[in-house]
Amino acid sequence: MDHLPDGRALGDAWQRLHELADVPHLRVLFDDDPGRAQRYVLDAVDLHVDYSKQRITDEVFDALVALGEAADVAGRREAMLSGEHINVTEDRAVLHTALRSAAGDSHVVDGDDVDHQVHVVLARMAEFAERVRSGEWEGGTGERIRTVVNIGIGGSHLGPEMAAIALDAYRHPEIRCRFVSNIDGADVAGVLADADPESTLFVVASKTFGTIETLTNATTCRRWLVAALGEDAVESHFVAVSTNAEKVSAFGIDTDNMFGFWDWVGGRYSLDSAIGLSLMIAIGPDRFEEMLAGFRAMDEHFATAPLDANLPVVMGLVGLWNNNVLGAETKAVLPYAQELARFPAYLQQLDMESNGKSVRLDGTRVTTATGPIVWGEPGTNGQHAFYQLLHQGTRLVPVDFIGFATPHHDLVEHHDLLMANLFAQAEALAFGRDNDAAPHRRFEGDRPSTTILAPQLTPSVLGQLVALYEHIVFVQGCVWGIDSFDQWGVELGKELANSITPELTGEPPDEGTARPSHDSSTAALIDWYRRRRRT
Ligand code: G6Q
Repeated sequence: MDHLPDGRALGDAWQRLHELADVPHLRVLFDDDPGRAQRYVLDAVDLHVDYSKQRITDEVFDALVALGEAADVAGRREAMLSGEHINVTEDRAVLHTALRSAAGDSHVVDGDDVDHQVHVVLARMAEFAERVRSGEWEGGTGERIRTVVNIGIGGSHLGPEMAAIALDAYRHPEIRCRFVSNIDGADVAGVLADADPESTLFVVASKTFGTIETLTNATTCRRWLVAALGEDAVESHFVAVSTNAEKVSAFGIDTDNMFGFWDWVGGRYSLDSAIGLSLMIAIGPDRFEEMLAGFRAMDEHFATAPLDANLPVVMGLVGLWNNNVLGAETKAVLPYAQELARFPAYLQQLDMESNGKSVRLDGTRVTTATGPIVWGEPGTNGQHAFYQLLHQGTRLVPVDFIGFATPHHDLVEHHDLLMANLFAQAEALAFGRDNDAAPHRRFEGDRPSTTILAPQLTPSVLGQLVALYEHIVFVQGCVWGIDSFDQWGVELGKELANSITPELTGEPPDEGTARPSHDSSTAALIDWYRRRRRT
């Protein structure tokens, strides 16, 4: 039995779905129903989505919508959009939708007009981005900025990096973005090796300004800059994006050069806040606004469309069917667009950090599986690597294919081949081929996929795609009754790493703190490293 936090049972809705689990093969579903490909399609804003190759029937669809109703998805959606503290474990509102509110909107939450705050920061970002783009903003020696290095990690990295790659076609021709995230020195060393201090701007992006990776990387970059240009150059080569002005100032960045955001924006939902500053510099404020408009249009669809014609709701419910009824443990997102190379990694954080939970809002343990393992690579590369398992392996792996009508290049023959491959893969997964005598040459088919198509990967379409997946994650979290907006699971590893570091370097423990005791395996590994580490 699955329960909502307030105790209302979802058991009947789940029960009904489990009774319907024995669905005929997709071949049969298509043969018996000539209207299927027209009926299981949704158009929302610029996205055309075909989910007819999912293993669902009309009865399953209705039962899924009933599950969404029983879980009060519409009520929870309203609670989120109106700024209720639905992130209960951190007692916070969840208002990433306010980041893309229309100019002039006003929305008071906890006493603050969040839309107004958002537009004040957006205007400051736009002014700064224009100065960098025009060359008016100069580095310490009077050079214009040609390289923008975003230093951040997790939610302060994956979004800007994914989007900068996705929208490279819209980039200022003289400005490139680089990204430093990993504590592994190879990351920052690689970026600095290729940068010219005189024309490099560092954007230190950290909501808390307390993240060890980001502060360590920022300190290394600062040292590199000061060695080349002197202390005075820091002012014109470092800006910050944070909610913590005190720590930004303590780091030595003038808070006039800081762009703020708020505790009601979760890190993995922050691409369209000031965390997107490096992206805005690359593509310009107008294109950035187009991206926000794309987010906004999908938000409006999500907020207003009835559940059974609401794209994030339908895709979320179909995902629950695959996960909780058909038993799929993973979900592959396969963009047929090289520019979306980092989209699966971005979604991995969005989905797995949000819904990788096993305790409900009321503190009880869930009784169903929650968030799937999300993974993927662009097509067609993946076809020559892991698709073997998708077609003939023993596991059920639902797929989201993503493709575009028009590419950003002129190589039309490449694009036709690319799209032919997308359509062929979805067809082969669903229908297979079983007329070969040799068993190893048979494809059983019946492997579900959804195909998402859009006219072109524009800033607006990227915004629509990201908002779509944000809301899918939300819908699924509602049904599971979990807090999709906290991330306590990343804390333990951080704490332990902090306590182990002095053991590696041999520093004496702080007064009054005992050395942590470890299990025998960890102790032996630490010892192995201590003896060999470079000092
Ligand atoms: C995202 C998470 C996490 C966070 C990073 C960076 O939802 O909270 O990935 O974004 O840990 O945190 P800071 O922005 O505070 O450096």
